[in-house]
Amino acid sequence: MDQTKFDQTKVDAAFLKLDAHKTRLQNTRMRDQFAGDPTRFGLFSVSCGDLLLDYSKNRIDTPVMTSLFDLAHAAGVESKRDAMWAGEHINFTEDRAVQHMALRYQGDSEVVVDGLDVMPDIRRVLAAMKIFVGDVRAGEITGHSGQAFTDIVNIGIGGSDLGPAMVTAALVPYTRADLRLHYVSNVDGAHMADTLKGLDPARTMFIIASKTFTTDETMTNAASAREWLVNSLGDDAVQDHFAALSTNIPACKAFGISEARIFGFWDWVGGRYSVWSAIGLPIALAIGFDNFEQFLAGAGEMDIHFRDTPLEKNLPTIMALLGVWYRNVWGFSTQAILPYDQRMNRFAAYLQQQDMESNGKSVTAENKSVSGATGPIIWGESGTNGQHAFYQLIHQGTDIIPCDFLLAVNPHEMMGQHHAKLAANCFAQSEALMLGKTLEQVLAELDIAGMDEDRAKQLAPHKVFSGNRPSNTLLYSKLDPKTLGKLIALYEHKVFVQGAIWNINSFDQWGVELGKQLAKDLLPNVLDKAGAATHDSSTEGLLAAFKTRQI
Ligand code: G6Q
Repeated sequence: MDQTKFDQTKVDAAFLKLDAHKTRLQNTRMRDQFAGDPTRFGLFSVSCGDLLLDYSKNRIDTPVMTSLFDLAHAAGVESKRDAMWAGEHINFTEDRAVQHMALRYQGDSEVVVDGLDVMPDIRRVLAAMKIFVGDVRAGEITGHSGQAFTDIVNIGIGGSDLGPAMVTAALVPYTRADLRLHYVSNVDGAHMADTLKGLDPARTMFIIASKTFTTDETMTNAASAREWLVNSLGDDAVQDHFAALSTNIPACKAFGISEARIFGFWDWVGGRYSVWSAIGLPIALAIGFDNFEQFLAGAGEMDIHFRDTPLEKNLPTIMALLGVWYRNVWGFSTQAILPYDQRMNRFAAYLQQQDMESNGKSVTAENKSVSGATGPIIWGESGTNGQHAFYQLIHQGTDIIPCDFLLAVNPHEMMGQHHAKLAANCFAQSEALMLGKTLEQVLAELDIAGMDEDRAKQLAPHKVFSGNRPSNTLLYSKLDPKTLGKLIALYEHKVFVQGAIWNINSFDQWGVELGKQLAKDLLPNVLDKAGAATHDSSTEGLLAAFKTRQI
C-alpha cells in the first residue's frame, strides 16, 4: 500500500505537541472551562443533519483541537479516505478493496471496484431481496405445507449475526408481532435448542448467513436446523424453508438451497461491514423493505458527511481524534458506549466487534510494531440500568473512562414521564462526570444535614467525585431506521480514522485465526479419537478432567 500519505515525522511532531497540551491542561478542570466560557457548548458541538454531537465535556480547548486536526492531516486521513472511496486495496494484507459504502450509495454515479462498476450487481441483489421480503411478509412465499412463515431464524456468527441482531432489536417498533426474528450464533447447542423450543417447523424459515459458507459454528448450526426441519417435514421441505446469504454460491447450492433463495455479496464487503449487504435480509424481513432502504439511506448520508465535510466539522473525525487523544496521550484504555435506549442494548456488543476487530492490531502498514497503543477496549450497556451497576467505577474508580452517551429526543412510546426521566438521567450523568463534587461541597452538604464534624470528616472523602471525566453526547430526534443507519456509519468511519492515524490495517482480522486452528486440532482429543495430538500439561490436564466428569 502507498504509505507516502502518512507522514511519520509530522505525526510524531503532532503527538509531541499533544503531549505538551496534556501537561498544560493537567490541572485545568472542565468545570472552570465551562464557567469561564459560556460559548463552550457552541464551540465544541457539531451536527450532521438531525444528529448532534456535543463534545464540549472533554479535556480540550481550541489549541488541543487544532493539534488534533494537524495530527489527522499529518496521518493522511483525507487521502486514505479518498483511497478507500476510490476502491484502492486498502485492506492490503488480504489484497482487497473496502467498499461497503457502495451498498448504501444513493446516487447515480458508477462505483468502480477492480475496474468494474459494482452498482448494477448491488441493485440486482436489492431488487431480489425486495421481492422476497414483500412475498414473505405478504404470506405469498410459504412453507412446504402452504402455511405463512411466522418465525425466521438467522444462523450466522460475528459479522453475519451481530449487525442484524442489534438492528432488529433496536428497531422493534417497526417490526410485526406475527413475524418474529431469531438469531442463533453460538456453536453451543443450547442456543439452537432454546431458539427452536416452541417453534413450529411448518412455519419456520432458516436463513444461513455466512460470507464464506465454511464457518464451523454456522455450518454446525445449519446442519442441526436442517435435521430438525427434515425430521418433521422431510427432505423435500428444505428448499422451501432455507435461504442463504453468502459470497459462496456453490456451497449454498450444495447445502440444498435453491438459487432463487440465495442472496449474494462480494469480497470487498468485510464481515463486520456487511449489515448493509444481503446480510441485512433478516432486518428487511423484520421491518419491511422500505424501512430497510431508509436504514441504508441514513448510512449514505453519513458517508457524504464524512467524505465531503472538512475534518474540523466532521463528526467521525472529531470522535476519532478525541479517542486518540485519550488512548495515546492520556493513556485511557477503555471507552464506554452508553445508549439511553433499552432497544440499543446490543449496540455496545456490535461496536465491540466493529472497533476491536478492526483496530486491535499491533503491526503497521510498514510491517513494523506500532510504537503506541491502538484500539481501546469497548464496552457498555443501556442506561439507566448501568447506573445501578458499573457507573460507580466510572465516577469514582481509578481509571478514567471516556463515555459516549446516546439519546433520542422522542420516544416511540408516550408513557407518562418515562422518557423525561430517561433524558434527565442521561444529561445528569455527563454533567456529574464533568462537574464532580469537591471535598468542600461534601462537607458543606453534611453540615447542612446536621452531621457532627468528626463523622463528617471521616465520611467526606468517600463522597468526593473527582469529576473532570470526559464524555460525548449524541442526540437525535428519534431512533428510526435512518438514524440508526447514520449512527452505525458514524462509528464505522470513526474506527477508520483511528486506524489511519495508527497506520494499521483496520480491515483484516488475523487475530481470530489461531484459536480457530487450535480448536480444530483439539476436537479429536475431546472426541477421544485415535491419533489425536498431545498438548501442554495444562491443556492435557483440562482434557483429562473434562473426560473424568463426562456423564
Ligand atoms: C468480521 C469477521 C467475522 C465474520 C465471521 C463470520 O469482519 O470476518 O466476524 O463475520 O467469522 O464469517 P462468515 O460470514 O464467513 O461465516
